[in-house]
Amino acid sequence: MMAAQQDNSVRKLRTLFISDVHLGSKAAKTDYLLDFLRHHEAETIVLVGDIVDGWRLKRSWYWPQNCNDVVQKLLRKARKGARIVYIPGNHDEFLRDFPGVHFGGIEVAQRYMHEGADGRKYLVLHGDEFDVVVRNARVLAYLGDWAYDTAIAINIGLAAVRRRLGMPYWSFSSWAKLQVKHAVNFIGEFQKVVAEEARRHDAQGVICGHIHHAVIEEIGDIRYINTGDWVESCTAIAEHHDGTMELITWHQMRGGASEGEASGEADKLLAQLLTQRAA
Ligand SMILES: [Mn+2]
Repeated sequence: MMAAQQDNSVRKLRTLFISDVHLGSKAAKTDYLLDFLRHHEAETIVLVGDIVDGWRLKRSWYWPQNCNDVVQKLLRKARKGARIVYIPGNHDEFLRDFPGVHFGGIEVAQRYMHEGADGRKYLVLHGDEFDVVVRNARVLAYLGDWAYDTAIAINIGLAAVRRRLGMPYWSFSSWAKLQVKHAVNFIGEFQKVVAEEARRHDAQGVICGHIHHAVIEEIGDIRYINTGDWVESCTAIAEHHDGTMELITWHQMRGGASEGEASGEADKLLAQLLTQRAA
């Protein structure tokens, strides 16, 4: 699989942000992620949620060797001195019951305030708590702060109830995709809401995942950063030693595959995602 001309250089970064790997789902691009992790080192690695797809695993256990390899790779990086912070998302919310717990050198946190090398503060969170706000943006804007906070609390409560009943979590990204015409508006709405949350916490930026749409963007005075995913786009956010943020799209392993093959595969995955979620 590895091409002879493979580039073995390792980039040394200050911080690496990765989310939405969905280990345990067949769509997870674990080979690409392993390849990426081999080529990148960071003092701090922040896992921004949905690393493990607990929902998928509950329905049918799918845990090939590659999934173990990813976990092992991360644990090895922790042993070698990297600080690893794991912020659970909605698909790995079973970890939300363990805030502050360390396992194998990985610390679990509900949220994380990242201090950039340039002095900027970034609020780091997964982002699913804002689903309900995004869906009902106009109504909530009309009702004001109290309704907004209440809606978030209710959404978190409902998610816990649905989890106990074994019902799947409502998925923002597939929902937005199903409403293709409006998807851009919804993403814009999500970004606005999350940026507002950063402002409420006196941060100058926000780093989140959840909607599988990687981007670095200025929204007013807030820098909005989304880590994307390892189901389709294979993206991560890197912070360099001077505080510069970079969006990396990892294509290296695709060296062997033709363009057509790669895009055909993406189409298949998207179709698969949509039919699975609709079921
Ligand atoms: Mn999510």
